[in-house]
Parts: sequence; C-alpha cells; structure tokens
Amino acid sequence: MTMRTAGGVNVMPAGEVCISTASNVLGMLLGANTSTTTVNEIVNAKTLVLWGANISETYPPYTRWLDKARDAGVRIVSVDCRKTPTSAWAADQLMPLPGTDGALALGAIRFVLENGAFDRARVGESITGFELMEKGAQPWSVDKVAQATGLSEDAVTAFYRTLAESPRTIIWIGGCLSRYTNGLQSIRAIIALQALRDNLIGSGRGLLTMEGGKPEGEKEFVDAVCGPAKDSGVNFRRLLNTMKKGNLDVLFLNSSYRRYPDCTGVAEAIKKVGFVVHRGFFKTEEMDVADLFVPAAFGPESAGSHYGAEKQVVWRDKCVDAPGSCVPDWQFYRDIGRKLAPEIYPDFTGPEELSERFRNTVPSWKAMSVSRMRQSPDGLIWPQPEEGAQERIGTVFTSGTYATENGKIPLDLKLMGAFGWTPPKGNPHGADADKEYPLVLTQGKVVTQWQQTMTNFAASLAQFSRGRYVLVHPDTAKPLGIAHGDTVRIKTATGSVEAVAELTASIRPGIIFTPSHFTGTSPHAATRSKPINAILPNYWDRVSAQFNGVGCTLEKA
Ligand SMILES: Nc1nc2c(c(=O)[nH]1)N[C@H]1C(S)=C(S)[C@@H](COP(=O)(O)OP(=O)(O)OC[C@H]3O[C@@H](n4cnc5c(=O)[nH]c(N)nc54)[C@H](O)[C@@H]3O)O[C@H]1N2
Ligand SMILES: Nc1nc2c(c(=O)[nH]1)N[C@H]1C(S)=C(S)[C@@H](COP(=O)(O)OP(=O)(O)OC[C@H]3O[C@@H](n4cnc5c(=O)[nH]c(N)nc54)[C@H](O)[C@@H]3O)O[C@H]1N2
Ligand SMILES: [Mo]
Repeated sequence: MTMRTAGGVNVMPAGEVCISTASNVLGMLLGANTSTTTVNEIVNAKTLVLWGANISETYPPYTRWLDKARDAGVRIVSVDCRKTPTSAWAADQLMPLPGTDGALALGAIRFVLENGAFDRARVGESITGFELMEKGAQPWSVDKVAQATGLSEDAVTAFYRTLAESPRTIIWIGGCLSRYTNGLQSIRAIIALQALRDNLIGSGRGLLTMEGGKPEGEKEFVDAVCGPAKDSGVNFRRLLNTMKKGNLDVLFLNSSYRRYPDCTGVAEAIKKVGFVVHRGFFKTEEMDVADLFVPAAFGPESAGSHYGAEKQVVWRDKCVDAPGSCVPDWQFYRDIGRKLAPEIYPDFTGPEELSERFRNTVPSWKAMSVSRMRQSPDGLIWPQPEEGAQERIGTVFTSGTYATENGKIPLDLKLMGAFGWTPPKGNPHGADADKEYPLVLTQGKVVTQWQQTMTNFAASLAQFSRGRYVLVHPDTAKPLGIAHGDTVRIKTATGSVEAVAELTASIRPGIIFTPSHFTGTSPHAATRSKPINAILPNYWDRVSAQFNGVGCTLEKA
C-alpha cells in the first residue's frame, strides 16, 4: 500500500525469485497459481512423484505425510540428480542430468499417447492445443530420452509404465525446476502430462508446489484501499535494467541481493540507485550498497498472521520485545504511507486492526477474524467466506473444471513458445557448452540452513552446519586427484569458491552439488562463504530470474 500511495506498483516479492516459473505456468494453464491440491491428498494417490522436491530437508514436518502415504501403499518416486535424505521414502529413484526434466516429461507424454493410456473424450473437453502437445512429444522416444537425460532405457520405461498404469498420481514440483533457463518447458510438460492422464481434478490427484499454500486477497485489498493499479508492475530483469541505467531514485531493500545469479553485478546496479534503504536483521553485504540501514523487528518480536503449505492461516502473538527502537514492518511502512498520502492510507493502530479491515474488505477472508484465528492454533484454512462453512481441502477445482476463462487448459498459448524441450543455457550438456567447464554445478537447500542469510549469524545454529561442502562422485574425484576431506576450488567462467570435498556415490558422476546458503559476512567460520550466486553468471530463467546447472571445474585449493 505504501508503494502504491507513492505512485507505483513496483514491488518485487521474494516469491518471484523462488518458484515463480511454476506458479506462473500453473496460473496460465490452470488458472490457479499455487498447489492444485493439499498435502493430505497424497495418501489417496497411487503414485507420488517427488520431482526435484527434497521434502525431508526443505519441509521436514511433511515427512509425516510421506510416512502415511508409504504405509498406505502409495508408490513414491524421487526424480533428483542425487540421492537425498528424501530418497529414503522412495521406492524408485531416477537421477537425470540437471535441466533435462522437460525431456523426461515429454517422453512420458509420448508413451501415454502411444499406449492409449488416456481418455480421448475427456482430453477433448479439457485441453485446447492437444495436437501441439502430440507434436512436441513426438521426437521423445525412450532411447532419445535416455540419451538426453543420461538415464538407462529400462529406468525410463519403468517410470513411464508406472505413470501410465497409475490410476491416481500426484506430482510434487520441486523448486529446482524453476531454476533452469528451460524451466517453463519442464513445468508445462509436467502439467500437460497430468492433464493427459486426467490427474488434475479429484481426490489423490493434482500438483503440489513448494510454498504452494499462499492465500489470495492481497491485490483485492490494496486495490480496494488505493484504487485499481495504473501500471502493470515490474519484474526483476526490468528492475535491474532500470537500476543499471541509473533511472531509479529510491529502493527499499527488505531482503538480500545475494539471491540473484551474478549477485556482484546486481550489487553494482544497486549502487546506481539514488537512495537505498535496507531493512533486515544483520550486518550483511547489503550494508555496503545501502545509504541507510534500518534494523527490522524479527517475526517473534511482532504479532501478525502466517500461512502454511496447507493454506492454513495462523495468528502469531508477540513473544519478545524488539531491541532498541526496531519497529515491525507494518509500523515502518504505515508511517511512511501516512506521511505520503494521509487521505488514502488507513490509520490502523496495529496488526489486529489491519487484519480485521482486511477480512471485512476481501470476501474470501470474511470469516477469518483474529479472534477465531487465535482460538485455532493450527490455523483456519483459507478461503472462508462464511463462518461454519465446510473447510475446503483437497482439489481447488471444486466445480470440476479448471479456473481458466473457458475452463480448459490452453496448451496452445503462443506466449510460451513451441511445445518442446531444449537443453538449458550455460550447461555443459547444452548447445552452448564451454568445453573448459565440463562438470555441472548444482546447488540447493540443506536442512541446517535457511535461505541466503537467516541461519548464518547465530552460533547456536552455526554449530549444526557442515559449512560449504561439495558432493563429488569418486569417479569424478579420482582423475582430479581429489580425496575425501580435501579443500577444493569450484570454478566457473565467472569466479570461484572454496569447499570441502565429500566423496559419495549418492550423486551422478560429472555432477557436483553444494548448498546454496552461506554468506561472506557471517561471524562464524561454519557458515561463512562467498555467496554461491557470486560465481553464477547472469543467465536467467525468463520468469523466476534463477539459474542452476552451470559448467564448472574442480581443483585442489
Ligand atoms: N532447510 C530449508 N528448507 C527450506 C528452505 C531453506 O532455505 N532451508 N527454503 C524454502 C524455500 S523458499 C523453497 S523455494 C523450498 C525449495 O525446496 P526444494 O525445491 O525441495 O529445494 P532445492 O534444494 O532448491 O531443490 C530440490 C532438489 O532438486 C535437485 N535438483 C537440482 N537440479 C535438478 C534438476 O535439474 N532436476 C531434478 N529433477 N532435480 C534437481 C537438488 O539435488 C535438490 O535436492 O524450500 C523451502 N524450505
Ligand atoms: N543460487 C541460488 N540462489 C537462490 C536459491 C538457490 O537455490 N540457489 N534459492 C532461491 C529461493 S527459492 C529463494 S526463496 C531466495 C531467498 O533469498 P532471500 O529472500 O534473500 O532470503 P533471506 O536470506 O532469508 O533474506 C531475507 C532477508 O530479509 C530480511 N528479513 C527477514 N524477515 C524480515 C522482516 O520481517 N522484515 C524485514 N524488513 N526484513 C526481513 C532479513 O534480513 C533476511 O536476511 O533465494 C533464491 N536464490
Ligand atoms: Mo524459495
């Protein structure tokens, strides 16, 4: 609301750099840009595919649903280029080459089509552009898929048979799929596969995403208070260009810039902004690009609502007072908003009052009062237009059709480009492969760390960290003369970072993996490392502005 009263809609939510490729493609194809079902539904499926989703490390509480699903006889398949702690739940593990998931999914579509494992009438009434999908999948015979993904033909065929025979399948789309330059292709193919098998509506069917429980209503509320938005907002690439050209006067940086590939280049661009206000908790690298640092109150130091992956909204009371003069964001931005536009900006006294105003403005929140939330420690499931109405869990398509304009899935959207798969940019297996950097560098989350910053500054948390390690297959390490425990240098065309080598057969030869966390400004050795995005070039996925799978080398440091 503060940004809108200042005359723009230029807000970049953290979610945009997260899984926005998945959420945007879901939004365009199905009309619902979060999970299409709730996590409890996996026990009603016959097959659950964890497609690049490392649930055990990134959603530990949800492993209880994996337990229940396995006990109920659900076949769990993990598609991940390495074995992770999540693999312990999986009956099958596929380890494709990074960034080749789209080819794997297109091959599955071809297999289903060839074997007639779909209902032609149902497909006719629920999909437009069926011919384009057919054409796009045509080149992906099992041997071609095996070639592109590095999987054996037997493993690919077994996977396809499972998918073609399973009466109900849920696919959990991991964050990694949004982090390759061909992310849109992979996610579209997975959605199309689910659509073809009629696996999107009903119990035990659907798609889950990471962070997939976000309730809606935010835009409705802001529009109601500030009037409809006059321009269409900004995405990161446009913001970056604006900053580079020196065309931005003020930036509120409530987050890290280290989350973007080529983060050093991003920092240079931020330095061209007239006035930068950083609000955060720690003296991180962001201090160097900020003109003003205003320490923020931490979650437990303020009250407010939170949401979880089951679309549940919970109320959080304040636990401790914030130190010094730190104030929560609602207060900081309210005060600015009131100064800028006192005639528009509401004069609420606290989060309770703001929440009450919110639910009285947004119909889908009507029955979600602060007092009802307080009485329900495990949360109220959004939406709740009226008190006492049945809580809606399971599929979001309750009417039996998709939430798009005509109720169908538009596989013929021109905007998305030809239906097919091309290797990701910057990857040693792609067309633009740089022979000097033959290994594939992948990175992702580990259970002991949170994001780029949050767990790096407390000794009590750092004690659990294994620091910057790199997983390397013994076959990769041997010719390089690298032994377990050696300090090595991971080198890309744009920079290098040190790590401790962990030799393991849990990763494919030719691929290495290091955690995506850590910061150079951490006071603790165990969480101190140059940001990983400092060595990733500025190749972006069109939507999420993320990048994974770059070519690299390893050498003893
Ligand atoms: N502990 C912890 N939990 C978190 C977070 C955190 O920082 N720490 N962050 C939260 C957030 S914001 C998000 S978005 C989620 C993300 O949650 P996830 O998506 O589960 O996490 P990632 O580690 O990004 O990626 C998952 C897996 O993808 C694999 N992978 C990499 N490249 C490929 C590929 O090309 N194909 C396939 N099939 N697999 C590949 C990696 O080996 C990794 O195990 O986690 C949330 N939970
Ligand atoms: N290479 C690579 N890059 C990645 C990823 C990856 O896997 N690999 N993952 C991507 C993903 S999925 C995500 S979600 C992003 C996460 O990246 P970021 O969004 O940068 O995550 P954090 O480090 O948690 O940064 C949030 C910062 O905001 C501040 N903050 C937190 N809470 C509050 C608050 O209540 N008020 C205010 N004012 N400030 C607050 C804190 O200072 C905190 O450090 O990183 C992305 N970047
Ligand atoms: Mo994320």
